[in-house]
Amino acid sequence: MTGSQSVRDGAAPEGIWAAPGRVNLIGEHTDYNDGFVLPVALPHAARATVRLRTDGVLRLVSEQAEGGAVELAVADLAPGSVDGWAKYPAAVVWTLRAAGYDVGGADVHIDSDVPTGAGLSSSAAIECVVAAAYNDLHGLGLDGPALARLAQRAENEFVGVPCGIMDQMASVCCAEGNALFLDTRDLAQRQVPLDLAGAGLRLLVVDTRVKHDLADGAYAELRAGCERAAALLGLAALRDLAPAALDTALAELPDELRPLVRHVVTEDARVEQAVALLDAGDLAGLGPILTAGHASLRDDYRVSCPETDLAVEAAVAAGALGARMTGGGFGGSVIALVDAEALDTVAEAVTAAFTAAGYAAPRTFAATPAAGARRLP
Ligand code: GAF
Repeated sequence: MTGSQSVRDGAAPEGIWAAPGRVNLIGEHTDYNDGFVLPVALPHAARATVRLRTDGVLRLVSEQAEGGAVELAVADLAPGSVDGWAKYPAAVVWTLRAAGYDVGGADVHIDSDVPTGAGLSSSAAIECVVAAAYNDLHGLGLDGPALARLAQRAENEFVGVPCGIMDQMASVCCAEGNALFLDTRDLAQRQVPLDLAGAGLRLLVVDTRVKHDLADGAYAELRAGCERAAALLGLAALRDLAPAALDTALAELPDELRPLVRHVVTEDARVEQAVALLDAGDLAGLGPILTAGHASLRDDYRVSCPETDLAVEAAVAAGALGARMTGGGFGGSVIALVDAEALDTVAEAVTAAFTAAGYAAPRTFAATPAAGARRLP
């Protein structure tokens, strides 16, 4: 009996895995500077039904994509060889093999409700769900951080986006009811309870529907600017610049790098402040930190856009305790921390502001902190 026959006969093991998208509470563009982040997994997830094959074929189907199945020869996978949504699962299989794991093809059926192009990590969710499935089906024994590193390498080397590790760590390691306080230098992590309902709060997500795409070069330029600044300052990474030394360091840098450095250093400090507030049970105290983080991304890092700025302004004007863009920027989503009873009012105010400005209506929903990647029963 050939491998493909055994697959058709249903002899190969099969299972279903899920890996979520995320919002980041605070700590934006800090992960590739070895800094801190505080993401929360969304209830929205990529689900993958996976069955291994022994004929070297990776057969990919997405419920969300038109055009039917994509069939790839695993041995021929190479960076740049796959386009569209299929590059994310293919990237993981290529990376596993590049890392020396003896893995082959599979039937992979993906069904995801993570909004795409919304800065909510829909691609990391697909990468992580496939990595989790291969890890289990092949008995690779990779732990959460190792899986996240693998998925990040897939994104960096196969997809070609020089992202940090936040999205993959969030998708793999977040725990229900918690935010993930992560030190991206050594991947030290701590679950920080985020009982929004207990505090009478909600986390409103506003997807501006302005397409967010990190592959267009702007993200890579920002990352390169940070690395150049760290090198000029003689630091391994900007994370090593203490807030007390910021002004002196800025004076040593060329004008164009100063705002980048100011954002990264103040943003790391905001993550630490946010975690201290959550530890003290002061969830509402997070509000002003979110809004300050947005101002820094808008004015210093310059990754905001008119739609995300308007969503933040409208949310705060309508009574949100604080709001900010979340994720890489250049469009995407905004989060707003709101009193539970103000959720609808704030969402409606943002939608009305978009209508008045002539923008397409945003998609809004309340996020509850969900679990990371897992095999479903
Ligand atoms: C994107 C990247 F993928 C992350 O690694 C991170 O840098 C983020 O932008 C900005 O904080 O989501």
